[in-house]
Parts: sequence; C-alpha cells; structure tokens
Amino acid sequence: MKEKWWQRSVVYQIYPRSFQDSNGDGIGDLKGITSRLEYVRELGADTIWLSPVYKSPNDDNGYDISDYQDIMTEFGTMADFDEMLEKAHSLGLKIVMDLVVNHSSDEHKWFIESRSSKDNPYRDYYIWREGKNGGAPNNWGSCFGGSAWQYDEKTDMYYLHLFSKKQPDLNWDNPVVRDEVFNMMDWWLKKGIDGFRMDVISLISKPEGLPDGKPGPNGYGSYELCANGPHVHEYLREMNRRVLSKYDLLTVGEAAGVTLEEAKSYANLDGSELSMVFQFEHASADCDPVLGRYARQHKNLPLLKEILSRWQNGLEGIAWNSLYWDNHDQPRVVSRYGSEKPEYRELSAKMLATCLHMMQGTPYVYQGEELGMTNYPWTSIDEINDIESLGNYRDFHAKGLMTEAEGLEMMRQRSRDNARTPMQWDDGPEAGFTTGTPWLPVNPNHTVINAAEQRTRPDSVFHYYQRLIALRRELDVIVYGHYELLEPEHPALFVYTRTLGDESLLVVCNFAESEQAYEIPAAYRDAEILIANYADPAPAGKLRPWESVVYRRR
Ligand code: ISL
Ligand code: CA
Repeated sequence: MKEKWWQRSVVYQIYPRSFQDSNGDGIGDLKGITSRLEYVRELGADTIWLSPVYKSPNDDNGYDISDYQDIMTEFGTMADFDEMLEKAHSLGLKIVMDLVVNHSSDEHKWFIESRSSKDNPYRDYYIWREGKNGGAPNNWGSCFGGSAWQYDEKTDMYYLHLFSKKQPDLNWDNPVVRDEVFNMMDWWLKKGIDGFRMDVISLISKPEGLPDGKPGPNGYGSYELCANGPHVHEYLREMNRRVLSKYDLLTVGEAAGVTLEEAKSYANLDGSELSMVFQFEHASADCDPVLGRYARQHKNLPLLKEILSRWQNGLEGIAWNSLYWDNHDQPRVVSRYGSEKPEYRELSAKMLATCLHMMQGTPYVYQGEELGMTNYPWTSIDEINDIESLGNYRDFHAKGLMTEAEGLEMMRQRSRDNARTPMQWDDGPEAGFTTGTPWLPVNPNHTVINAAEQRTRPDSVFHYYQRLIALRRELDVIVYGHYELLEPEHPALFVYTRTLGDESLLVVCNFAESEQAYEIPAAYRDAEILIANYADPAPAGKLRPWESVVYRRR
C-alpha cells in the first residue's frame, strides 16, 4: 500500500490560549503562534493541530463556537490566521484545525434562531424535546456535571447538551445541518488547511428514542449510547464522499467510547472515513472504577499495557492508530506515570516518550510535553478554571462522595487545567508567555523547566524528543513494524518488540522508581543501542529507575 503522508508524521498540538501571548493581555493568540513556528520546526514535528480558534464566548475555551467562519476576538483576526497558515506552509508545517460540530455555542446564530420559536426554520438544527413527568426528557447527565437537558421557557421545551448548557448538540439527523457543516469544512479546506481533528465525533448520532442510561454515582444516567450511535459511520462516509476525499488530509476523530471493532470502520486504511481516531481506553486505565476520571488516580501498568497492545495488534494492516499521552484534556504524563522528583523528572519524561514513540501509529506531542512539563501545584479549588473538573467535583461534593480536601487532591491529579497552564518558554517573568497577567498561572517550576534552557542543553527532554521524531522519519520499522508485547504481567516493565523483515527493535521501559531485574532476550545481546535515556545505558541484568533502552537488530 502506498504510504500516506500522515503515517510518518508527528503532530504537535497547540492550545492557543496558553501557547504565546503577543499583546500582553495574558491570553495566547495567533500572532504569538506565528512567532513560535520555528520552534515547532526545530523540534521536528511536521504538522500542527490547532485547538479551536473560531469565534466563541469561551464557556469552554473555544469548544463552544458561535461562528465557524470567523476568528475568536482574543486570538486576532482572519488576516492573522492567513499569515500564520502561510508562514507554517513556508516552513513545511501542515495545519490541522479543530472541528467542533457535535455542538455549537448557544450564541451561534443557528441556535438563537432555533430557540426563538417551534416553527423557526432552524428549530431542527438542534435536539428539542418535551419534558417528561415534570422534568427533563430523560435521565442523561452532562459530561460537565448536572443534567444534559436545559429547559427553555420561550417554547416550553428542553434542548440537549452533552457538554455545557452553552453547548447545545446539533441534530445530525437533519440533512440541512450536514450540508451546513460540509460547506463550512470545504470553505476552510479551500483556504489550504491540511486536515481536521474532529471533536467528540463519535457522539454525533444519538440513539433512537433517546432512552434513559445506566445511573452513575452523581445520580444522572449515562449517555453512553450516543457513542458510536446508529448513523455515525453513514454520516462520516457522507462527509468523506462529499468533502474529505477531494483533498489529501490528515483527519483524526476524537472518539470517546470507541471500541477496537468500531475503530476498524472509523480509521480504516481504505480511506472511507477518517485517517485515525483518538481512543480513550488507555487514557482511562488509571481512572477510579466508580467515580471515573475526576477522582483519585489508580495506576495499573499491566492494564495499560494490555490496552495499548490490543490496539497495536488489532489495527495492524486494517486501520491506523494515533498515539498520545497528553493533550489539553489530560493531566501531564510526567506527573501521571512518571516522577516529578528533580533527579528523576527528565529520565521519566524520556522513558514515557520512548514507550509511546516506538509504537505503530501517528504520535501527538502536546505543547510542553517535549519539555517534560508537569501538573500545577494548585492550593485551592477556587484557582481552577476548567468547567469539566469543576462540574464533576460539584456533583460529587453535593452527593457527599468527595470532601473539599479530596476535591483539591483530585484537581492536582486530574484537572484539565494542569495541561493548560502557560507554555514555559524561559525562566523570566511569566515564563516568557506574556508581558501581562496570564489567564491561568504559570507553573513556578518554569525557572527549571523551560524551552530556552533545554534548547541549549544536548541531553534535555527537548532534544530527546527531537531524536525520537527524527528516528521515525528514518526507520521503516518504527512506522510499519509488527508489534509484540513481552512480559505482559510484569508490574513495572513495559517491554515490546517491533519487527519488519530482518530488522527488529526491542523496547524496554521501566515504569518504576526502583531498580528492576531484567535479562534482555538472547537475540538482542549484541544488538546496537538505538536510543536510551541514561548516558551509560543498559547495565547487564537490571534496569535502573525509569530507565528505557531501545535495541536494534539487523
Ligand atoms: O471522556 C469523556 C466523556 O465521556 C470526556 O473526557 C470527553 O470525551 C471529552 O471531554 C471531550 O473532549 C472534547 O470535547 C469537549 C471539550 O471540552 C474538550 O476540550 C474536547 O477535547 C467539548 O467540546
Ligand atoms: Ca493576547
């Protein structure tokens, strides 16, 4: 099969609000991004995924869009966007835009019309239902806490919002909605963008009759039946036929609730739907079995290995994987699976990068991950801005399931704001992010963790990522090699091989702070070391804390 460009790509995700401020208002912006494109090029990523920059009242930091063909006031103008796109292309960087079309903002003109009367032509752009037994039409809870239904007095009906009440769900069963979305996508593609990351695209097709869901600990029912709903593949194929297939794009669907079987359709190599999906299974491997994502972390390495390996083997030759630890919704991976201790922070960041970047699929690096940035030391829940962790905390707290102290500990471990503190460019005031007051505080550790320092130090996390990215460009075995997990039950070691023809890699990662006894398989004893995170790698018979080594045999 002919290689698609995105099969060898490494994508760098930018969360514009927190990347680089250019005018001192404390909010990152497009001109700021433009001024930092060389940095992304230097790292070696070839594609940028830009979190939403569209017009938005910012109830969910741009994931609530009020005009899909305009730019958020705080981020600049369409001219700024065009300038950024042009410069990116001139540097050989592709730009993938976020596409948020499961819902719009309630301030979008479609919704303003829709809510104005029952016979408005825009009424069926959204999902309106009569109440039931004096309450909401069903028991679904919103992802951000509370009910997924908002009562609207004007027409005495409820509208569905799986996220905040300022994010009403669009009605994809309405063909006119699909026309609108597809035309808008085409408009951006004609501008020359290189693809889309599709927000919660697995949720666009709601189940027939909107049945009640299984009640969760907060008292609301789950809307899980919306995931991979009845017509989702039909709608994506239509999108593909009418829009995507006319261009050469990277498309990645954020697919909450996706299973391996479903992914074989979404991300099939036949190109009928999308290039790949973001699955959530591995990102949920450390979640609380009862309270879910917004509770104390439960690490389980064998489970994490089982999940990632199942996806590696399950999609091989059929569909394409994405690979990620961090994004704007996840806590920082160093704090999550590595160590924040000064003597181990960089070792663990490099080990985690090795483990992911040697797998099959397209790796995503989230801004600051390439520096080993960490979670923020929150001291009060009042400091949190993130609508999702706050909403979930409120529900749990109200039900007596979480004390305030537990809530604060949860925020430190899990809040999305850990990923959203400003990018740490240098050790100066506000880490070089802004000359003003940043919208979220800068992590005090920017004096030791910052890009300026790491760019000049050869053994930094930054340069390690740079090498991993370069290796993917050079070695087919990293792109295509068959994956096999070794030591599945080992509680601390993640060991796997990649094989392509006569060439093979052995990837050995120690996920623990303690030394682990380990004899490498005989076949690799004389193998060359491709990359390692200790300066004097691979002592015989053991792995040191957070050690990782990749052996190459030819
Ligand atoms: O797992 C989840 C729900 O079952 C959630 O984590 C959900 O998948 C996730 O929050 C969806 O994220 C995306 O859509 C949200 C937005 O807030 C996130 O930033 C975005 O990545 C609503 O647009
Ligand atoms: Ca700004």
